[in-house]
Amino acid sequence: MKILIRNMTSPISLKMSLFLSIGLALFTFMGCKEQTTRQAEPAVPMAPADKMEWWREARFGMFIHWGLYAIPAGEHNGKRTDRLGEWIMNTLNIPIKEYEQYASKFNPTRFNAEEWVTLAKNTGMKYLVITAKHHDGFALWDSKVTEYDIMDATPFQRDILAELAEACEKNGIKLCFYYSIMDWRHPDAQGAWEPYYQQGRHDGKVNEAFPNYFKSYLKPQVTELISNYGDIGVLWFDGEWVPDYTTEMGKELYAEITGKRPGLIVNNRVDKGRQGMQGMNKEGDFVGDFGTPEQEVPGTGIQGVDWESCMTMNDTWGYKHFDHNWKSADDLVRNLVDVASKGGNYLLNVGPTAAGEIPAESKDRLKAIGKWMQVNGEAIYGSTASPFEKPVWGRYTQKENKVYAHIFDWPENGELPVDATPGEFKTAYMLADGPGNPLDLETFDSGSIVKLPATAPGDVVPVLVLEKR
Ligand code: JFZ
Repeated sequence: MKILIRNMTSPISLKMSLFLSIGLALFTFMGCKEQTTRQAEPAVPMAPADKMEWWREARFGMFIHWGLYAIPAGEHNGKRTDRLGEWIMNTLNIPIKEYEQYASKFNPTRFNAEEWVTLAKNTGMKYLVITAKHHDGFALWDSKVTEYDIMDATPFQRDILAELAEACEKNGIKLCFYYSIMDWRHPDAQGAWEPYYQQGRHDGKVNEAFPNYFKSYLKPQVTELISNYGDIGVLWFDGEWVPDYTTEMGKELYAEITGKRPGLIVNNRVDKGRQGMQGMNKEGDFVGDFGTPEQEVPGTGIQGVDWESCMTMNDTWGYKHFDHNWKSADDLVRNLVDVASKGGNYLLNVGPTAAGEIPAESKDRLKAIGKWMQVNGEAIYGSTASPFEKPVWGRYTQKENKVYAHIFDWPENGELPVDATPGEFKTAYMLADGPGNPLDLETFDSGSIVKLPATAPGDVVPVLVLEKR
């Protein structure tokens, strides 16, 4: 199974995935230490002990990539990008002045915050992460530090984040913000040799004006995001790989954010140290509350580390009108289960159109996932990584005194071998049928066998509950 972007084709992608492979290994290795050290770190005020609780309980969220790039939708002046839709400014070398024109055309009159939020809710998602500002630098909210935002630069003039905040509050969904550190438009945030919206060549040389952008633009914007939109859940940073951004800036930013809002969760991309995980040589020389891996992790998860896998439904984050390479709803359910079985969260992306609509293909898939979650959500919410190695027939999750067997491949003879210490489980039943319908459970030295109903239920991934004594 592929976690995350299958065709990450940005110029930095190769380097990034290399960093990440090494990074994830180190991350895994350092997991436990990292937590104890963070708690002992006096520079950062103590976060509430249960800061991660809602996030671990949630397990499933919606990623929304939305911005000016929804207008070209992958095609500018008759040229199509074969890469990510939200990278079009960079990929097609669109000059700043020319790209800015899209702002005057951004008028998503069909945007309805309540609709998006209830869609997420009905899918069984518990939080929503929206691109408040992506690499192109355009702000979806009423930002006081720039005119390049939804209020000043577009005919729409509605604060998208404010409307989402209200709908989220009403529906019990946690609102979270993605914020790109890299900014292709701000004059002080350009590459040392040439603007980042072009190929972004820098040869490791830094832009001396960048600290000014960091101090007088990035930080004030982040302050707006954490101050004006209620009880937001996560700040999801990205674009930290530009050489101008330093590990000191990341630490400073993390300390400031958590100082003001100790309960706020911040992803690890706030820290440069993550990108150069090789440089993460000192114990605890790393900030951020959860990892953002992009690849398979061990069958029994990464102990002691919180992480979240984000994923597209097709091959782009931002809307592209000609990308029809959709994953099936069944695959998406299996991905969600796979991630949960390894102890992670699943952040599934939608890329709304310039009109403000989530594509029908995405909605159909979300509805199918929601149907599965309605019956089987218990095996996902608040679950932790599988206690056993990955079985051939599917995945496990666990919670309290229950182990959940997620059956990808229904056994032909109806007999499902499950790992267990002898006598570990007292009953087995299908989650869809309830404990009133127990199944035969035979225990051997090496495990147990459950006699499943002869015919597989129609559900894409039927879930078997194994209750411990
Ligand atoms: C970044 C963005 O560039 C992209 O547009 C999208 O928003 C995605 C969610 O995040 O892409 C990345 C960032 C990091 C890696 C790969 C893609 N990485 O570490 O391998």
